[in-house]
Amino acid sequence: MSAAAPMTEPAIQTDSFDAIVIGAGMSGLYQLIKLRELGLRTRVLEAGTGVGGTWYWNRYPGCRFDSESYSYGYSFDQELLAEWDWTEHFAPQPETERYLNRVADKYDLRRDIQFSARVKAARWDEAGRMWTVELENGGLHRSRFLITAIGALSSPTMPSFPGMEEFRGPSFHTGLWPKEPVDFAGKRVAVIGTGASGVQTIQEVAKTAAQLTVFQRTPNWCAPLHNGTIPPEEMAEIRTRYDEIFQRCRETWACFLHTAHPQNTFDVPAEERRAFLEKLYAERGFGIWVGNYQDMLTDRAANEEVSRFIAGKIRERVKDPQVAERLIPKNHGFGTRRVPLETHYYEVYNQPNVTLVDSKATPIERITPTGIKTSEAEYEFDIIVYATGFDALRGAFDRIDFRGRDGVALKEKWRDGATSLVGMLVDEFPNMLMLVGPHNALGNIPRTIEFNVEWVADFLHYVTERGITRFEASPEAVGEWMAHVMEIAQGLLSMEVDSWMTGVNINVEGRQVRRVARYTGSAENYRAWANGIARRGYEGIGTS
Ligand code: NA7
Repeated sequence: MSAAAPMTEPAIQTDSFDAIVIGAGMSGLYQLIKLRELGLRTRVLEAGTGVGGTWYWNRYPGCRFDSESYSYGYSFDQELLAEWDWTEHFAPQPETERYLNRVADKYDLRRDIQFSARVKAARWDEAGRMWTVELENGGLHRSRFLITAIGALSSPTMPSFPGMEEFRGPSFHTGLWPKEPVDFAGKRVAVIGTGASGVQTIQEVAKTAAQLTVFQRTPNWCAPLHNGTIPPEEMAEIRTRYDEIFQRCRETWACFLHTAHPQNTFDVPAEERRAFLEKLYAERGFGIWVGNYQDMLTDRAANEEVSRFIAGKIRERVKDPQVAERLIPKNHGFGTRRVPLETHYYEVYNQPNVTLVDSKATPIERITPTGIKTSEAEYEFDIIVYATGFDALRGAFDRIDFRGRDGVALKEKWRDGATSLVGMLVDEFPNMLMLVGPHNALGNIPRTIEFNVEWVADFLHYVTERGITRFEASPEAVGEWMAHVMEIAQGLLSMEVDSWMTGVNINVEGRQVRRVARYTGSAENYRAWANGIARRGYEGIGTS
């Protein structure tokens, strides 16, 4: 394993702030801007050596947006919108990292960000009404308010195969990719995992590797991304439509440019349905997933029809019928897990240098000093890539020892599943706010980030204006929200499937049971609930 960011800060510091924000990704950066506007003395603590969060850590080859670039960037700054050119409809990671650095430069954010500062623990001090935040290097900070901006998919998980430490070549997790480029040319490469990260990695590595062996445990339903460059004239035209684009994102179910078709599948004649699916398959982005017939993710027969359509496309695109069958999911329907978007992914398996191993039928038994041993064969590799995913939503919280009122540990409190009020507050954790925490409306994430950040800023404005020094969500308000979160997930086919979206991760203890991990209602509903709390004078949040 190679870790991208060494802990370099040696000094022990104790300093007091109005607010501490953990994380300098998209949510942490915007939160810092908003807290400065409120005049709050803020410190951002960031584990990496640069800004960007997801777009700092995920440097693996081929990493890019699956949301249209112009729907993903910040919407709050007209000047930035006017200046920034996206070069591709789905920008690659280096461009997004540059973009977030531009934001940090423009607002001179780095002077309030402490880099190489991984938070180890955060403890609520009832007497002082302050949080004490401890860094892994021993540094201590105190603050009135604590805001977590630690990401939803930011805690990478590794499998626990015997022998992993013995492998003599380099090995990397996609979410902890080194800054130095990795050269695959002429190398024998293994990729373990075929989620969104694995698919993006595989289609890129296949271009140069001498041999690429993909270890796939569960195939995912993938669909074409249809990326393309954005010439300057097109960017100029897009720029004139920003108001319309962000308005559209406010109105759609999950803040994407795409949203469900307002008809049920079988209300439409078969020929028309086929033409509609063909159209979606030929279109850019997530349309085929989130812009399909409105019952596609709740009606089994409707879902089966789309699954059959996509299976047909896989069979058309992959020459070897046995390989094609291996790539077609059999245990879940289309869209019930996150749909990886791809560019010639299926065609990769027609290349003579690429092999697909079914690691469910022939499991990986161990990593050897020279490669991988499965129940069937032994393979030699120069490089192993672990595209094995993240401990979604809760993992980033578990890595920090959060202690709330009376020393209660968040990890314990959430042992049988996370609880929250609109994904932003937890009872027993006073003065703590979470950006994009559990039960948030994920979707096109920056849109939710902006909503969360502004909600938090408005709340802290309300709090500080009134001289309030302590707030805490009530268990009743949390209970009411959680009941709504559970209820709205009823009947979703995705709830019958293991994935990070249902909180299952085979590599993490205690993540074997399916749970509602995110808010599955519409973003509009989510915002209405959170705005309702605010409108009613922050009802359900006790203040003193
Ligand atoms: P995902 O979607 O969780 O995918 C992880 C992949 O790794 C998936 O194919 C797993 O197979 C596989 N995996 C994990 N552990 C193992 C072990 N022990 N053995 C074999 N295979 C394994 O993570 P991604 O990083 O691709 O994407 C996460 C999200 O980040 C993505 O949805 C985007 O929104 C951004 P499994 O399916 O569990 O059988």
